Amino acid sequence: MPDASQSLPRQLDVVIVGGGLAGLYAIHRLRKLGLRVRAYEAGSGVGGTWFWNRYPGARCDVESLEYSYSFDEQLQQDWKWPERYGTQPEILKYINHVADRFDLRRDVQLNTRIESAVFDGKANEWVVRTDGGEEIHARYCVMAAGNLSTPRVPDFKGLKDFKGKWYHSGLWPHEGVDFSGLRVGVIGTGSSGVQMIPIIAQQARHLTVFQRTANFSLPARNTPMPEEKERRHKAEYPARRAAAMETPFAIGGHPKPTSSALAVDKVERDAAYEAKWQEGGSISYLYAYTDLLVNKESNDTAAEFVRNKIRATVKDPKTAELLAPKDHPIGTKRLCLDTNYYETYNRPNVALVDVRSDPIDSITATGLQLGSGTAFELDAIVFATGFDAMTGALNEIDVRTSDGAVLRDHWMGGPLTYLGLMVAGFPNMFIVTGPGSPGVKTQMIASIEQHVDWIADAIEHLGKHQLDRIEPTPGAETDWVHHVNQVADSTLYPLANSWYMGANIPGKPRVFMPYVGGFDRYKKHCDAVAAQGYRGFTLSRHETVAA
Ligand code: N01
Repeated sequence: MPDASQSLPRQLDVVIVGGGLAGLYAIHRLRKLGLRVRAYEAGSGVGGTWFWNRYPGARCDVESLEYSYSFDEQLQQDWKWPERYGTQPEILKYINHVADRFDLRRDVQLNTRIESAVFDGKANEWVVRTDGGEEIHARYCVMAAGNLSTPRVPDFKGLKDFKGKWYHSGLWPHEGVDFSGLRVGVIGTGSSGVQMIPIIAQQARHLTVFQRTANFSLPARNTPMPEEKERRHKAEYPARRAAAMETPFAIGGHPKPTSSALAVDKVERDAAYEAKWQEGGSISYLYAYTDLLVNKESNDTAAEFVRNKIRATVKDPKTAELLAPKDHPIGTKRLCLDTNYYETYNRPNVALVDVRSDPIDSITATGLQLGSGTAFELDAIVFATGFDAMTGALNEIDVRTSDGAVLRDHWMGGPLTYLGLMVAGFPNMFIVTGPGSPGVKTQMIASIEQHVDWIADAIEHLGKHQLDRIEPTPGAETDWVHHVNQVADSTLYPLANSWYMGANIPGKPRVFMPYVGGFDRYKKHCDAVAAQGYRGFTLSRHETVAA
């Protein structure tokens, strides 16, 4: 790390917070405009999510031929994905390849956490400080700090007294963990828990899973990449990418549904669900009918089909019933994809404990204790308890302006953004896949590319017109937040206590954060806003204003 105390502030055009998929693409795209850019990354390597989440079984739930950058045709032709779904090591290898191939590393500073970002209205620039005391001045600031990048360990009393080792899925040791011969407890059954539980069960002497909310999970049906499938996909890559942009999830290859689940009889419906179940994948399943995410009665049919699969798979009826989700419509919490998740509960060394009826009271020196007093002896505890999603990373940074605006205060009642891209009162600060954007409900890399392209175009537009400041009007921000909520309220999403709602963090405002109107609609809307001279934004020339 440079000796910051000795050096002059670094002057940039754009400072980027984060060196994951978003930060790296931002470097590439903004450099093309001739701008001086630099990304600051807390990790000791690039990759963001895929750098940190190294837990056993970590794998993407979007197919690898879709979950990749589209900005360079030769890159997508050259890269060979070995499996239908990319593993964490494979995706991290890919990201490192991209960093080398496009010479991005020289503009990434690793092992550096951004502590504050202050907009100096007079100088019309962001002044950003690192944990090493370095100061960076830049006209624009791009927050590419991730949505699921602030790991959350619940405040159980007694954790510091635990004599065994404990881990969080999102902060996994790089050297890996050997659970052989150990009594392990996993807390949490979201996407991370569902992926790691089958693998840990194979290693551990005994595994106890502490479940608060049963989650729907579908078989991933991962396979080695079929050569013919890869060949066909690559032959049509640009057209396939373009088609994906026309879908709500920015994921291609799934024909649009045409009828309501209630328009057909049960026999036909179950046959359709069975075909999707056999095919594997979550989008495919939710795309069985037009109304699974908007009509509770339709959703019930898809949910009951999965509950029956769980009952048919798990031999102990009591365990099966506990695993069968009943408190939220299917798809309203992130639908998990698994390999042998439910089958794992048939192993003699695995037990499921319901911590909704009997919540965890404390961690003890030798394990864990429930409210009823029931105690479990454990050698290791794994927290698959999720993240302070969507707002956590930005709220960890002290973001403010010289006018006295403080982002944490502005967002006190829930995050406010215009298009998920900018915040009123915080000029020249862009967010990639932030709250109010569809990012987390899409193939994330598609959203990253769309956002960064939009940001780059906006910066280019300002330069061309001798302007140097952009910020949303408060009215545009209010209208967008209202629209995001209205769209969410027209779906079943708000019926679940999910991280989309901030429900997993005690005290966090309950506001539905992602835009669920679909990537296709969102992209068209962003394009129209730009084409109409950045409707809802105020563009200005600071020097003139100052004069
Ligand atoms: O986290 P989660 P995650 N006591 O928040 C439980 C992406 N992702 O890391 O539901 C007991 O989903 C909590 O219970 P409840 C994906 O977008 C993708 O698994 O709040 N339990 C829940 O079961 C995903 O949605 C991939 O009642 C407690 C679990 O911990 C997102 O990341 C893989 C508790 C947390 O689930 C987050 O997934 C992994 C407590 N005090 C992640 N506190 C793929 O692409 C929390 N829990 C495959």
